[in-house]
Amino acid sequence: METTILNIRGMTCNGCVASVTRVLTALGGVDGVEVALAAGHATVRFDPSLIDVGRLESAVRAVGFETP
Ligand SMILES: [Cu+2]
Repeated sequence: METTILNIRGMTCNGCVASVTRVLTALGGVDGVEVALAAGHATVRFDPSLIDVGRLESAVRAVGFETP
C-alpha cells in the first residue's frame, strides 16, 4: 500500500466531503480515504498495482472538483 495526498479545490461543505469520500472509496485498489475540508485535500491509501494517482484525480474531477 501507498499513501498520497491529493489537493482538491472546490470543496465547500460536508456534502462535498461525502461526495469525494464516496467516489474514492468506490474505486478498486483504494483502501482508505480521509478528506480534510479546511485543508482542501484527501489522504488516500491505495494499492499501486491496482490504481494510480492519475485515476484517483480523474475520479475526483468527475464529481465536479478540481485537482490543481
Ligand atoms: Cu459541498
